[in-house]
Amino acid sequence: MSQQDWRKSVVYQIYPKSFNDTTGNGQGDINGITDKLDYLAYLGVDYLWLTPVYQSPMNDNGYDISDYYQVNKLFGSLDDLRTLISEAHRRDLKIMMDIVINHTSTEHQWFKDAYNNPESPYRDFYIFKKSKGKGPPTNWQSKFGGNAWQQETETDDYYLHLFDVSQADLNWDNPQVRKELHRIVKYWIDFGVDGFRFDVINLISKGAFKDSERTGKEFYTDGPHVHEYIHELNRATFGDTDLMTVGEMSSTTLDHCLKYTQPERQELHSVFNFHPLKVDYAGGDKWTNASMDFLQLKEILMDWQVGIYEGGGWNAIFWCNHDQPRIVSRFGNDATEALRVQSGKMLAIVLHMLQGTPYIYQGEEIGMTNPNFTSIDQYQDVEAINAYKSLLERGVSEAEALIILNQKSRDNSRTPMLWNDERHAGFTEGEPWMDVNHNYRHINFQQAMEDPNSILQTYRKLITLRHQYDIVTYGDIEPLYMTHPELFIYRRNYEGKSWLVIANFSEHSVPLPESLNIEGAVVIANSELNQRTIEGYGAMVIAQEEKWEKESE
Ligand code: TEU
Repeated sequence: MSQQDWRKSVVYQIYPKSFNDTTGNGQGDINGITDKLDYLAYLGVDYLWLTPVYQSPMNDNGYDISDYYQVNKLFGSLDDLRTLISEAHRRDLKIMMDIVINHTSTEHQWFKDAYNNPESPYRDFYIFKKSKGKGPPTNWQSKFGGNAWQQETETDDYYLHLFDVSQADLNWDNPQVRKELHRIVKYWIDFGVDGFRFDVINLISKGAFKDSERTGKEFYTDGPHVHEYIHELNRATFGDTDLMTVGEMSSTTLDHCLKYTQPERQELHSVFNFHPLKVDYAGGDKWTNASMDFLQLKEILMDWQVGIYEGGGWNAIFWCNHDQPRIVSRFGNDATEALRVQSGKMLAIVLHMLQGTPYIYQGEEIGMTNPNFTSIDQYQDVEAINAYKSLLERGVSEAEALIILNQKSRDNSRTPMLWNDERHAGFTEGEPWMDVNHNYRHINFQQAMEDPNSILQTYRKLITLRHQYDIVTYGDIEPLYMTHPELFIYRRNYEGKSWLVIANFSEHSVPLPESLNIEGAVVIANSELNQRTIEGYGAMVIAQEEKWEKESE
């Protein structure tokens, strides 16, 4: 893999706290990842992205960093991380670190020095502003609920926190801050990591501090100096190395994402955007219980696929991460075991045949489901707990609020990885920090490995196909039958050949459009075609020798 073009790689995301516990304290750790490297090599992925393992009070599970140069004791030590990296490299697996530099924890030494101390040399590392009359400087909303400004105890000033009150935004307009952040990135390059995922990196450049008619995000999303700062980061750190980078882009636009990823601009390699994962937000509000809008999903995915491809940028493609519910419960169907397996494979095929770098989030490859918690006490996430409170304040009943959390909460994906059918699914010998999914006896890695028809085997095959056939990486993308209400159909074309992808997002059999030419060899499928009908949640990829004329819709 070491010589391979980074564009051909597949990334596996690990949420260390929920991956594998070797100490019995109920939380996963770095040695737990090292212990499972053979499994990850068996799966066939190329990079492992670790969500933050730095020193942190863990108010936002590590996205609140108090020391960028230390490993959180809960996860182990710097030596454990060194061992993980060298053991990974022995298996041709690469390690990608999560860099959270839009904000630090308020426990970070810089912030502790700056807080309540207008004379501190670190005051200008953060965004402190005077109050406006009596209230906060602006009416911006924190992404975790409430106003985004917190008043100091000893002065009238407020500091900005776009996320939790314990996550203070850094002032990127201060060159000293940028220099310190470059130093951090360089430290980890020297440490031996192979890539970075930059957390909410498009929020670093704040524009005017004005009141907003919405949440305030128009003032800091893809802000005025964002491209300049990312280009500078690229030049000062990873730019001339072979590290792979991906930026997490919150509420971004296609135009900005082209700029972030066009190689000649020297910013980032690839970007995540979340627009396709908002198609089940009723009226744009995440905290609603709504079904997904399938036509909108196709439209958004394809706009980005075609737009990024034609503009010479690069997408990161994903259904799941540690902030998203489980995809098989979300866009698939977990009502029965057969439907779960069938829809899990279908979703895998649709995503992995798209253009861009695919990401697999731990447990997705075995079709883990949302846990369907029955009590608010089972929730751990600061965002979920705040949302629950505000739903009740709005007059929503406890039962309804729980249904909404069960559908939307980030905790859906943070339950412990299911390894086997033993106690706590083999995740820990102790008491897990978060409840294990109730269905672990039949959904677990051991089962999936032994069953040749498991979702896991489909993921393995898809990864192999990507490594083997250039069309998956370099082919263009051609959306087809975009108005079909149940089928997702598209084609990849490369060097005169085509791969046709057909997927049925509904539970029942659907006839194929009459004009669709399906001649060719099946590359991968989870079902057979019967009389030109594709069964419920069926999916298939057909290799065609020549690019067929575009079908009429
Ligand atoms: O997430 C950024 C982000 O905006 C989200 O996906 C967020 O979880 C969502 O808006 C909440 O509804 C990143 C991390 O992935 C997330 O885990 C962190 O909490 C957040 O940044 C702050 O660092």
